[in-house]
Amino acid sequence: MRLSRYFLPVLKEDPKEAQIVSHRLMLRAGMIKQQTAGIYSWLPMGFKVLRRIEQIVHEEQARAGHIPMLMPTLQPADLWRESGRYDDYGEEMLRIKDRNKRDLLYGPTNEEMITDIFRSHVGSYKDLPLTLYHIQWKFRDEIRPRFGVMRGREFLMKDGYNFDLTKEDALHAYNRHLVSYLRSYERMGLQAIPMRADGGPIGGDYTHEFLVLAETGESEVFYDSQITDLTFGDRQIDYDNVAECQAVLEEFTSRYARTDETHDEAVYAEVPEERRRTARGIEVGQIFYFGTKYSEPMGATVRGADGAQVPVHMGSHGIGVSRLLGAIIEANHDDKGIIWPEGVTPFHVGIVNLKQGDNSTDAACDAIYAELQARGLDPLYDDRDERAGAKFASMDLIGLPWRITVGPRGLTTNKVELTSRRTGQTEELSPQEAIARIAQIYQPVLGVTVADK
Ligand code: P5A
Repeated sequence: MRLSRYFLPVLKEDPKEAQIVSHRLMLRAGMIKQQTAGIYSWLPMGFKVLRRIEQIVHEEQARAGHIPMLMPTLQPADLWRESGRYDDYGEEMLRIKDRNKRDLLYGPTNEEMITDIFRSHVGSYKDLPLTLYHIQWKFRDEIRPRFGVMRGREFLMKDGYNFDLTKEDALHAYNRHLVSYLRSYERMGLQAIPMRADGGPIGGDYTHEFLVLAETGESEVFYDSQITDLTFGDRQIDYDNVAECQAVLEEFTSRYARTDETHDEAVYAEVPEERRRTARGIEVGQIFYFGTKYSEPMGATVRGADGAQVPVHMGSHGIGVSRLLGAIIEANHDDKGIIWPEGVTPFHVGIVNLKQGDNSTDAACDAIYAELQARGLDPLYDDRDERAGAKFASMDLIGLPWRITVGPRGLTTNKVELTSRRTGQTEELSPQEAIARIAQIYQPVLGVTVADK
């Protein structure tokens, strides 16, 4: 993309309404625009990152064998009357009447709807296990929408639902989700720690939240510091292997890590004092096992091997896709702006032309831009007629991990500069070397291919 033709409405001043850094930087970098409290338009660069996050989620869900689909945002109230949640959900649920005076609601989550789909089409234990998911907008009329996309009213969630014959099978689905979530967050450049939590309005007493530690997080958390040493890395997991998934769950949940809702001082006191930590965290996902809470009242049963009808065991599993943008920025920024992890960056590399209009500099930039694109990379070329300082400030603000700076002086010896946004370190390289380096850096990011998307 050439910046002169893009739509990147960068703000010079800090917006007054933003209380936390991610909100401020998302507004300043022209990623979002608030339309009313907790409801945002996603401007092109914000939308691009949102898409990158969705892509990682889709790839990792496919890897775990989960099946994508799409349910609507508006739901009939009657489904929620069947589960009893129409009354329970309270004012957080946006209720709507259509022209025929039928009660609808803007879905805050989809347990009822997916259970309805299941009961309409699945009748035998032979069709299990089954895990369906979608990435769809949700609405929760939060009392205090704040911090930009962190606590929105309309927000994008990946929500998945497993259907299993037995509790054991459903717990394997739970573990499979835990593993796939660990992988997903790490690919986004985040450490998200699973912590024992509370079921809230979704239900069930077996649930973990995934928390990214950050001072601005809304949740208070208590944990054993050893847990922050754990990384999933690039280990290969067989998602059908019950013992393998169980071992990962045990590894990542055996140390003390709880949100304030489930915090237990007596158990916490058993952690050696020097390892006890209290901090704040951003909840970027949550997984639940709730058994037959929805399948029983809604009649979602299957015929078992002995011919008897049994309600299916279910769980649901959510990733806060739009909230993740805020969480990633909270964890990756400095005084100058955002520092995108390579896995989610809106553009892979920025090209800064120090002397726009100079024939040889323009030609060198054009050639680098074309070659990067030919290699499957997505560069942002700052071809505006601006001074170098302004171009650097914009690049630092929007936070692309790598920058290639091209000027007439360097070109006399066939050199450009390759700069890391994170370390600030600059290397002088030939254009070809710089391109090869960028291609090599992104190889693992671009190399992920999964057949079923
Ligand atoms: C699991 C999937 C559920 O709704 N039902 C379907 C279950 N879980 S949850 O924990 O309530 O939400 C899942 C994730 O969505 C994000 N989230 C939000 N993001 C932005 N603004 C909000 N108001 C908001 N509320 C929830 C969180 O990341 C949460 O973990």
